[in-house]
Amino acid sequence: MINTQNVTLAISAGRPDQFLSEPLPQIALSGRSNVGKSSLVNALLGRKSLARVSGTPGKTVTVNYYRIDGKLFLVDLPGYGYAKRTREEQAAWSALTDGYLVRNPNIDRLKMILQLIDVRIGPTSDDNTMLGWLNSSGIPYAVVATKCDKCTRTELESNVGALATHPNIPDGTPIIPFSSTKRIGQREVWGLILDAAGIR
Ligand SMILES: Nc1nc2c(ncn2[C@@H]2O[C@H](COP(=O)(O)OP(=O)(O)OP(=O)(O)O)[C@@H](O)[C@H]2O)c(=O)[nH]1
Ligand SMILES: [Mg+2]
Repeated sequence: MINTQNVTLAISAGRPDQFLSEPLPQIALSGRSNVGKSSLVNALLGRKSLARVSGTPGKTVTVNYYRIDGKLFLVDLPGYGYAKRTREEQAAWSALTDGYLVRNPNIDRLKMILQLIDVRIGPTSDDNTMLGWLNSSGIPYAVVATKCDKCTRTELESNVGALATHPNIPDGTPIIPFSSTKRIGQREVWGLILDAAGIR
């Protein structure tokens, strides 16, 4: 059992040396800026504004660790694909992303990545780069198809079908239609998180 109401933003790390080393399983959220990562954190935890949601994407460049009931961390990674970053913001983004995914001494605590993809748009070229990296990393991952409230039922079926047969998404990869606003897919995403973290 896990009490999902017992949650704190443990750290908003702006530098890799601030990453947490507590021995808890971590589940990370990856996706382009504006895909709905922070909204998913809020929706999963039933909170309106624990994670900052923004209409203007890509401005905050931090790795946010949410500690849930002392049992696991949800880790919100900085979004990619935001063109209007300054050189400094871009450098901070690279240092953090590389620090978390590549040079992370605690990478064994990362149990799964939730790769968010906007279901209306499908994988962008940055998403395809990320999917390629995920496929070669050996880290278990699932695709969360976000903003599915913006599709008709027919569009949703066809777009989820396209994800399921996408050449960069291996057969058997879980694909979960999700909406933060309509609360669709929460139970399924929680199921994946708790299984990956070995909690139940
Ligand atoms: N209709 C709809 N809008 C959503 C949904 N999820 C997020 N949004 C909207 O999409 C925009 C971006 O959402 P965020 O959660 O801030 O996206 P993010 O991935 O955290 O973006 P960065 O922090 O820039 O990487 C906001 O205007 C949200 O209200 C959803 O499920 N449905
Ligand atoms: Mg965000």
